[in-house]
Amino acid sequence: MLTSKLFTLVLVVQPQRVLLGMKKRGFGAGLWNGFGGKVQPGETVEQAARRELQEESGLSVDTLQKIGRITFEFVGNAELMEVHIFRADSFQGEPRESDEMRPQWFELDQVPFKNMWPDDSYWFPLLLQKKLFVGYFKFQGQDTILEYSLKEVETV
Ligand code: 8OG
Repeated sequence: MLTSKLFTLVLVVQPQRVLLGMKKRGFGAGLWNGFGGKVQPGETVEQAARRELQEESGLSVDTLQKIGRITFEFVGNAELMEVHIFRADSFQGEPRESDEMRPQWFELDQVPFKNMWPDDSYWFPLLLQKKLFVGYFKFQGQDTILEYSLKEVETV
Protein backbone atom coordinates (compact mmCIF):
# COMPACT_ATOMS: atom_id res chain seq x y z
CA MET A 1 0.00 0.00 0.00
CA LEU A 2 1.14 3.55 -0.71
CA THR A 3 1.34 5.89 2.26
CA SER A 4 2.22 9.55 2.06
CA LYS A 5 4.37 12.01 3.92
CA LEU A 6 3.78 15.78 4.16
CA PHE A 7 6.26 18.39 2.94
CA THR A 8 6.21 22.17 2.50
CA LEU A 9 7.68 24.44 -0.14
CA VAL A 10 7.66 28.27 -0.07
CA LEU A 11 8.41 30.56 -3.00
CA VAL A 12 9.10 34.19 -2.16
CA VAL A 13 8.04 36.24 -5.17
CA GLN A 14 8.51 39.96 -5.82
CA PRO A 15 7.25 41.90 -8.84
CA GLN A 16 10.39 41.19 -10.92
CA ARG A 17 12.16 38.35 -9.13
CA VAL A 18 11.90 35.13 -7.16
CA LEU A 19 14.14 33.88 -4.37
CA LEU A 20 15.55 30.39 -4.84
CA GLY A 21 18.10 28.47 -2.84
CA MET A 22 20.82 26.14 -4.10
CA LYS A 23 20.25 22.94 -2.09
CA LYS A 24 23.61 22.02 -0.61
CA ARG A 25 22.86 18.56 0.73
CA GLY A 26 20.29 15.77 0.93
CA PHE A 27 17.33 15.19 -1.37
CA GLY A 28 17.53 17.44 -4.45
CA ALA A 29 21.12 18.57 -3.73
CA GLY A 30 22.60 20.58 -6.62
CA LEU A 31 19.19 21.95 -7.66
CA TRP A 32 17.66 25.40 -7.18
CA ASN A 33 14.43 25.28 -5.23
CA GLY A 34 12.12 27.13 -2.90
CA PHE A 35 12.49 26.60 0.84
CA GLY A 36 10.78 23.78 2.68
CA GLY A 37 10.95 20.36 4.23
CA LYS A 38 9.10 17.80 6.28
CA VAL A 39 6.14 18.66 8.48
CA GLN A 40 7.00 17.62 12.04
CA PRO A 41 4.55 15.96 14.46
CA GLY A 42 2.46 18.55 16.30
CA GLU A 43 2.81 21.37 13.77
CA THR A 44 0.41 22.47 11.07
CA VAL A 45 1.52 22.48 7.46
CA GLU A 46 1.62 26.29 7.51
CA GLN A 47 3.69 26.39 10.71
CA ALA A 48 6.12 23.97 9.12
CA ALA A 49 6.29 26.16 5.99
CA ARG A 50 7.19 29.24 8.08
CA ARG A 51 9.74 27.33 10.18
CA GLU A 52 11.50 25.81 7.19
CA LEU A 53 11.59 29.16 5.37
CA GLN A 54 13.13 30.81 8.42
CA GLU A 55 15.66 28.02 9.03
CA GLU A 56 16.79 27.75 5.43
CA SER A 57 16.67 31.38 4.21
CA GLY A 58 16.59 33.57 7.34
CA LEU A 59 13.34 35.21 6.20
CA SER A 60 10.02 35.52 8.01
CA VAL A 61 6.70 36.24 6.38
CA ASP A 62 3.35 37.64 7.48
CA THR A 63 1.16 36.07 4.85
CA LEU A 64 1.61 32.80 3.06
CA GLN A 65 -0.76 32.10 0.21
CA LYS A 66 -1.61 28.42 -0.34
CA ILE A 67 -1.01 28.05 -4.03
CA GLY A 68 -0.65 24.38 -4.87
CA ARG A 69 -0.34 20.81 -3.81
CA ILE A 70 1.64 18.16 -5.67
CA THR A 71 1.85 14.46 -4.96
CA PHE A 72 5.07 12.81 -6.05
CA GLU A 73 5.48 9.11 -6.63
CA PHE A 74 8.93 7.62 -7.13
CA VAL A 75 8.96 4.19 -8.77
CA GLY A 76 10.07 1.62 -6.21
CA ASN A 77 9.24 3.83 -3.23
CA ALA A 78 6.05 2.95 -1.36
CA GLU A 79 5.84 6.39 0.24
CA LEU A 80 4.28 9.24 -1.72
CA MET A 81 5.42 12.79 -1.02
CA GLU A 82 2.62 15.30 -0.61
CA VAL A 83 4.16 18.73 -1.08
CA HIS A 84 2.14 21.80 -0.05
CA ILE A 85 3.32 24.85 -2.00
CA PHE A 86 2.96 28.41 -0.71
CA ARG A 87 3.71 31.80 -2.20
CA ALA A 88 4.87 34.80 -0.15
CA ASP A 89 4.81 38.27 -1.68
CA SER A 90 6.44 40.13 1.20
CA PHE A 91 8.93 39.20 3.87
CA GLN A 92 11.04 40.45 6.74
CA GLY A 93 14.79 39.99 7.04
CA GLU A 94 17.66 39.52 4.65
CA PRO A 95 18.24 36.24 2.83
CA ARG A 96 21.23 34.45 4.37
CA GLU A 97 22.99 31.23 3.57
CA SER A 98 22.23 28.22 5.79
CA ASP A 99 23.75 24.74 6.06
CA GLU A 100 21.14 23.54 3.62
CA MET A 101 20.62 26.39 1.14
CA ARG A 102 22.43 29.23 -0.60
CA PRO A 103 19.79 31.84 -1.52
CA GLN A 104 19.86 33.93 -4.68
CA TRP A 105 17.33 36.18 -6.45
CA PHE A 106 16.41 35.35 -10.05
CA GLU A 107 14.68 37.61 -12.54
CA LEU A 108 11.32 36.08 -13.47
CA ASP A 109 12.41 35.48 -17.06
CA GLN A 110 15.63 33.79 -15.90
CA VAL A 111 14.33 31.06 -13.62
CA PRO A 112 17.00 28.30 -13.90
CA PHE A 113 14.69 25.43 -14.91
CA LYS A 114 17.60 23.35 -16.26
CA ASN A 115 18.93 23.13 -12.71
CA MET A 116 15.61 22.56 -10.98
CA TRP A 117 13.35 19.55 -10.48
CA PRO A 118 11.93 18.73 -13.94
CA ASP A 119 8.30 19.15 -12.84
CA ASP A 120 8.89 22.76 -11.82
CA SER A 121 8.71 24.10 -15.37
CA TYR A 122 5.11 22.78 -15.55
CA TRP A 123 3.74 24.49 -12.45
CA PHE A 124 5.99 27.53 -11.92
CA PRO A 125 4.08 29.59 -14.54
CA LEU A 126 0.85 28.94 -12.58
CA LEU A 127 2.50 29.99 -9.32
CA LEU A 128 3.81 33.20 -10.90
CA GLN A 129 0.30 33.99 -12.20
CA LYS A 130 -1.22 33.22 -8.76
CA LYS A 131 -3.27 30.38 -10.22
CA LEU A 132 -4.05 27.63 -7.73
CA PHE A 133 -3.18 24.10 -8.80
CA VAL A 134 -3.14 20.44 -7.84
CA GLY A 135 -0.75 18.01 -9.47
CA TYR A 136 0.64 14.51 -9.53
CA PHE A 137 4.03 13.51 -10.93
CA LYS A 138 5.40 9.98 -11.19
CA PHE A 139 9.18 9.89 -11.35
CA GLN A 140 11.71 7.27 -12.36
CA GLY A 141 14.77 8.38 -10.44
CA GLN A 142 15.15 12.15 -10.15
CA ASP A 143 15.26 13.05 -13.85
CA THR A 144 12.43 11.26 -15.62
CA ILE A 145 8.74 12.05 -15.40
CA LEU A 146 6.79 8.94 -16.46
CA GLU A 147 3.30 10.34 -15.95
CA TYR A 148 1.77 13.51 -14.65
CA SER A 149 -1.41 15.48 -14.20
CA LEU A 150 -1.77 19.15 -13.36
CA LYS A 151 -4.95 21.13 -13.05
CA GLU A 152 -6.04 24.55 -11.93
CA VAL A 153 -8.43 24.51 -8.99
CA GLU A 154 -10.59 27.00 -7.05
CA THR A 155 -9.25 26.06 -3.63
CA VAL A 156 -6.18 24.10 -2.61
O1 8OG B 1 13.48 17.92 4.00
P1 8OG B 1 13.86 17.96 2.55
O2 8OG B 1 14.69 19.18 2.16
O3 8OG B 1 14.41 16.68 2.03
O4 8OG B 1 12.46 18.17 1.77
C1 8OG B 1 12.38 18.11 0.37
C2 8OG B 1 12.03 19.50 -0.17
O5 8OG B 1 12.01 19.43 -1.59
C3 8OG B 1 10.65 19.99 0.22
O6 8OG B 1 10.65 21.40 0.32
C4 8OG B 1 9.78 19.57 -0.95
C5 8OG B 1 10.73 19.77 -2.08
N1 8OG B 1 10.46 19.01 -3.30
C6 8OG B 1 10.32 17.67 -3.45
N2 8OG B 1 10.11 17.35 -4.75
C7 8OG B 1 10.13 18.53 -5.44
C8 8OG B 1 9.97 18.88 -6.79
O7 8OG B 1 9.77 18.03 -7.67
N3 8OG B 1 10.05 20.19 -7.10
C9 8OG B 1 10.30 21.13 -6.16
N4 8OG B 1 10.39 22.41 -6.53
N5 8OG B 1 10.45 20.84 -4.85
C10 8OG B 1 10.36 19.56 -4.52
O8 8OG B 1 10.38 16.88 -2.50
